[in-house]
Amino acid sequence: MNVSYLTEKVKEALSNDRYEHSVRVLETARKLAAHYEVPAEAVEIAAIFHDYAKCLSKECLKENIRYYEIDANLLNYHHELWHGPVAAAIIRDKFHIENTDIINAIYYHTTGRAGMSIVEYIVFTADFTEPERNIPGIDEIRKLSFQNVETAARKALKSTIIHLMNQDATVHPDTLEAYNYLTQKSKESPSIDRK
Ligand code: DGI
Ligand code: FE
Ligand code: FE
Repeated sequence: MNVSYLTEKVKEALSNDRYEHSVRVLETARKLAAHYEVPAEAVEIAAIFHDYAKCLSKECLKENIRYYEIDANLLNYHHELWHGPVAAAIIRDKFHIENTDIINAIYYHTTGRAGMSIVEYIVFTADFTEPERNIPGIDEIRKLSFQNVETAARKALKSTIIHLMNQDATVHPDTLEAYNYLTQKSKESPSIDRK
């Protein structure tokens, strides 16, 4: 699958701001893939496509969740969590992409999940660290992303969980499981910084 073809399709589906964000995520993910010597294609496809469903209405996302028989429990959580799974279903159905790393990186780009692959970590982290993101502690996570992408992802998850809890919002189990998995791993492996 040609990344520039997909980029055109993403441009047609998104607002200008959201398209520009997707291109920055693509560029950030490319740098991380080169740094970690991960083949670029899967990372590039997942990165440019990750927010493909972001501009669909809540109602349309809900219809897609039903149509593609995506886990209905998602509907019990914030609608911000729906666009990744819907984009993953669309890339498989309409663009005939079956690569598990690509599908999972898109599906879980918002929540994360326990035991992500390197492609998933790169897309998840690039979405969080792209240059226009401005969240407290982002510079440290940006720097960490080129030292240990799992540690960077763990800090991103921690920051999101704290932010959601401070707002008395619910936290999806996949987010908590991703955080627990990486925290457990960091305790087992002294090479991972847990600060
Ligand atoms: O689509 P983007 O804006 O690029 O980023 P995203 O897909 O990571 O969306 C993140 C938003 O989802 C963020 O504003 C927090 C919100 N959110 C709501 N509930 C949860 C959640 N994020 C996570 N990780 N877990 C939740 O349970
Ligand atoms: Fe998103
Ligand atoms: Fe995004």
